[in-house]
Amino acid sequence: IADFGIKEALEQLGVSQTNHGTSTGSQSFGTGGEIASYSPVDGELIAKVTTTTKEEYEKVIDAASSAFKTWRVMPAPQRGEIVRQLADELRRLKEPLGKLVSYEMGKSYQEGLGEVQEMIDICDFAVGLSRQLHGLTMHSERPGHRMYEQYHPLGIVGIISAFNFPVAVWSWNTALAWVCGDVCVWKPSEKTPLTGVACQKITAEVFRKNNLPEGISCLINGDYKVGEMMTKDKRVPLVSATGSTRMGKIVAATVGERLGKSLLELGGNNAIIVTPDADLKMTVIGAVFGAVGTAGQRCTSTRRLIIHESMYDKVKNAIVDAYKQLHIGNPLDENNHVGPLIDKDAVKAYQHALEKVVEEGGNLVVEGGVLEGEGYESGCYVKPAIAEADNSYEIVQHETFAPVLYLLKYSGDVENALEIQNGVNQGLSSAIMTNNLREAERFLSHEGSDCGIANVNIGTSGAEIGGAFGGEKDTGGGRESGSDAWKVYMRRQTNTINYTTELPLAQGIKFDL
Ligand code: UN1
Repeated sequence: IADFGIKEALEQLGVSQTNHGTSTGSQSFGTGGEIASYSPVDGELIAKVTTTTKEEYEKVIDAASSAFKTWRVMPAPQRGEIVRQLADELRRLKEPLGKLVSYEMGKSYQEGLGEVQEMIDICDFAVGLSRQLHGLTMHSERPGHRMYEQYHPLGIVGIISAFNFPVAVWSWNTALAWVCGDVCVWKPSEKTPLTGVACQKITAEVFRKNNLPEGISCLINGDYKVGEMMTKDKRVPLVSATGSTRMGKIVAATVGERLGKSLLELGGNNAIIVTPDADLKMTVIGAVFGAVGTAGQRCTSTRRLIIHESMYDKVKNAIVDAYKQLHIGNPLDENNHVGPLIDKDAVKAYQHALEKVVEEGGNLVVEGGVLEGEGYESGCYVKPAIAEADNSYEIVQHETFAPVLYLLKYSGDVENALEIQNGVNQGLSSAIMTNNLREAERFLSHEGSDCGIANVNIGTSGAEIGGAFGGEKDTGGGRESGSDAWKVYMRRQTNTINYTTELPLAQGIKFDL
């Protein structure tokens, strides 16, 4: 691993073997038990990070609450200027941070760099947004009255993120929340705590240089119990959570209990519909990257291919052939396409899916299996697998966070494919491969895909930050990132001003005294 410059990357990022996992900016604390971060790349211990105690959490919330008072009155474009400086720092540190993401999470170095690029892009987006937090003006029904609406900062935004995009998802939330005038408390995944510490150090330095108070950017670490401190806490008006549907339901219920807001970004079960008019080459690239990229650990990963019967054998053979070209191994080595899964539990879930699909009657056309031997010592490397299956199988209905692709067949019209595509509980991403305008428009229409993301002649993964990101049904309904997703980070206020000397009532009500 030394050859891949990990040591230098950790040095450039200023993270060490043991790190305080609780921080309000430049102040950090570390009295809670430690989480050890092991790399799935080589099984080595990267570093330890302390977890957050209840007392430390209280200090964080105190710092965040008091920082909010300063931050919320700073003009939004000035907050945007701070986010611009953060983007500069991310540009400067793109390579070491991308490398740490790759080493701690296991995605390819190219994808690690891509993830940092998403952070830079959302910061740039947020800078422009800082001058565009627009409300509407309305015409009042009363003479001499004016009505308008404005958006005010909410307060403390709690962010619970997942291991698979350990840094980008945080930045989608935080860059927008900051220009909106909120302060953030982030709990990264326990599986990737070190990237969290690295980002906290980068942001703390930007805030310090600008003489801004402690508490605008805070970090906490630990398991679900630490997350629960936020979900139960009335002082945290919005909790943004990314992860499993199971976790999301608990977060929604806990935050809902106190009538807080939650923004949920949960599981997907994404499909590509391959029609008789599909371009075969584009289909193969889109499907293979979608299924094996990030070792199938994106919430947008392609899990199902719904192929028209007239194309079925052709598409199946082309994809099976493409799988033969895949190199599996150290993700820092740019010759490899597929890195490891995050840990051995993920390997077990992968093995379970393969057993289950066969048990239910499926047919493995690319067998899969766990890799052993030189270069695979961490025990987390698996071969991407493909199974012919039916949409009704329990395992096909379930999101397995691994490179397992199900081939499903449809006949007749695109409506039949849509029924299969929509016939799962999740509703994140979807795609159709077609050159037929009628099919494409049908797929995008109100009787088409029921997902938050619907693509034509593009795969299911790799969304750009400019659009709103999220999905329906068990995916949780939240929208992050571009478009008007910023509105969830603010509270809306309707204002009516009377500039006359009369007090006419709305709806023409007469009330004479
Ligand atoms: C996720 O997997 O949680 O669309 C986020 C994509 C990436 C983000 C995925 N831009 O695949």
